[in-house]
Amino acid sequence: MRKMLVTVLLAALPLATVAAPVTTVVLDVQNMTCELCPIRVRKSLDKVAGVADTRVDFAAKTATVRFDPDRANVAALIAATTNAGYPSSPHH
Ligand SMILES: [Cu+2]
Repeated sequence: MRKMLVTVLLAALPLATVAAPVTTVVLDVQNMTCELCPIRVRKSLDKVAGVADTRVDFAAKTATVRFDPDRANVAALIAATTNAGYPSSPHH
């Protein structure tokens, strides 16, 4: 009985590590007019708790954000860029 429990725990442990939840969203970002704008957008997103990484494409006017859905959400990401002067919306 005890041996079985240990086996189950050991089997579950690596899974829990791998399954750290990450969601990716692409936002259309307005008002990016020069090369400094993407940097400001990225900084505003990186400040949001739960954001793992942000990639801003100046040419495409998009921001691709990977975040932990338990700690952040799309509305918080949009609020962050909007407060920095760059309103955004989910890319379709
Ligand atoms: Cu600019």
